[in-house]
Amino acid sequence: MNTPVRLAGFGLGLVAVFGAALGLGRVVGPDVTAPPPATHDTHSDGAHGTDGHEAEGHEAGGLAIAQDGYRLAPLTDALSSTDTQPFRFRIIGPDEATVTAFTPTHERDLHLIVVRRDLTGYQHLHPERAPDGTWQTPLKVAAPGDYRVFADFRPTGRDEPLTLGADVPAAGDYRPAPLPGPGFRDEVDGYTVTLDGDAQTGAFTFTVSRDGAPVTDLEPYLGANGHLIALRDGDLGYLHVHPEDGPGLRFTAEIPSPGTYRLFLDFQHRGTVRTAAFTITTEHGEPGHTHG
Ligand SMILES: [Cu+2]
Repeated sequence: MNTPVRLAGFGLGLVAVFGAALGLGRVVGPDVTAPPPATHDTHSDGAHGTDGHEAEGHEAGGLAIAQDGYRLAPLTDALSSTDTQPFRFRIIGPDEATVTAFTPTHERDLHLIVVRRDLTGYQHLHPERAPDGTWQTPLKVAAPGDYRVFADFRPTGRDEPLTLGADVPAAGDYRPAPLPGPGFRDEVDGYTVTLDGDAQTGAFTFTVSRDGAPVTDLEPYLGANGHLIALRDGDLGYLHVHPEDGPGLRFTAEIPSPGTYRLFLDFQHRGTVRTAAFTITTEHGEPGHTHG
């Protein structure tokens, strides 16, 4: 269970297809040994992955305040790092009316993600909606800075969820923190969370342990064994992530481009939700290329 990363021998067929289509490198992190040469130049037909996700057309969400006629309208101009204050907003629809009908995704009508521009201070909130469609949640951020708020929701009648994003500042002395380097292990409140993944397929599996023993009684959270949010460093592009069926913390993220991403895993144990975070990097280049 302690193998930090399994990079080789995992769905090599898919790796070849996705690698050829996207030019992605592998997850780069500590303890990564050179994987065997891939055979991407043997890819010769139009085969797609067998999981129904096309390799092409993965677009990050959350980069715009308006999309497909829907608009995120913050009603709160600024956040506070000293007091808990209400953060309010509405979703405006194509008819210019406030949207009041939502179809739940992951058991909620709307997920609000708040993160500072340097990818610190992550919060995953579930605001409450008033009858007039105004959403509200108490919010206090950890430190001053420029924050991105993402509303992830599905208006009733729309086939797919939508993620809109807006910038909201928290006044004060902003000291951006460098992004932690790539890693496959995070510690939170005495829990150790390890990541086993392959950025070429976007398949990520997490393992939670405590005091050296695997935690086998994680509780369902948002209709799955956990919840994963992935954001792209540089523009905070918000990735589409699908939890996989079955036991364990398994997800597939639609990686839109080579780059650096921050993964935020929410998991619940004994009634408390905690978040582990990981940095991963994918790159252009020959599969098998090694990095120091
Ligand atoms: Cu949520």
